[in-house]
Amino acid sequence: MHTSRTLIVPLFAIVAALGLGACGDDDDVAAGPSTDSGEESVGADVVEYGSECSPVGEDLEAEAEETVAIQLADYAFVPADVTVAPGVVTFAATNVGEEAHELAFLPGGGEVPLTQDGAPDEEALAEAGAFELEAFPAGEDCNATYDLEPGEYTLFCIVEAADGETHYEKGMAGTLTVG
Ligand SMILES: [Cu+2]
Repeated sequence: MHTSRTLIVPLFAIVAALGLGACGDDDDVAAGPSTDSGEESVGADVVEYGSECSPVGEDLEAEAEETVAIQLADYAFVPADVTVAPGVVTFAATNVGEEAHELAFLPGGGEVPLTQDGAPDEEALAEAGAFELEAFPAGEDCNATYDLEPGEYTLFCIVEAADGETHYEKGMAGTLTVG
């Protein structure tokens, strides 16, 4: 299959590779996943997280059998519950809120895994095969096209609000049923 999976999976692959490659004398230093996503760097060449649309699966879009219009609001998906047939689906997302939002997918459904301190558990998300349309600004449109396997998926946005809570904690979650 040709499912497009973005940042989370490559990051996990890198972490896994580092883990496997670190079988030397001092591998106890390399505990835990890297938190360096690159997106929060302050370098001049780095695009600020959430500052622009990064479409997903544009090469697949012509093959889409279905297009789902979904609004990303503060703090909800509209509609929150989506059902599609398996195959190539385009999500035409519109950010109707005042904050940047993302559209992330957790295969298998259920709650988004959190770490002990309540932050999203990026490693567990990667292991679950989570994928996402990265956060993009208020007022913009952004498309993501995936070749979806049957099953349940949780839709979520874990952008952090000004008060430190994630949008997910504020209720920005939904379900996708592919079947
Ligand atoms: Cu959000």
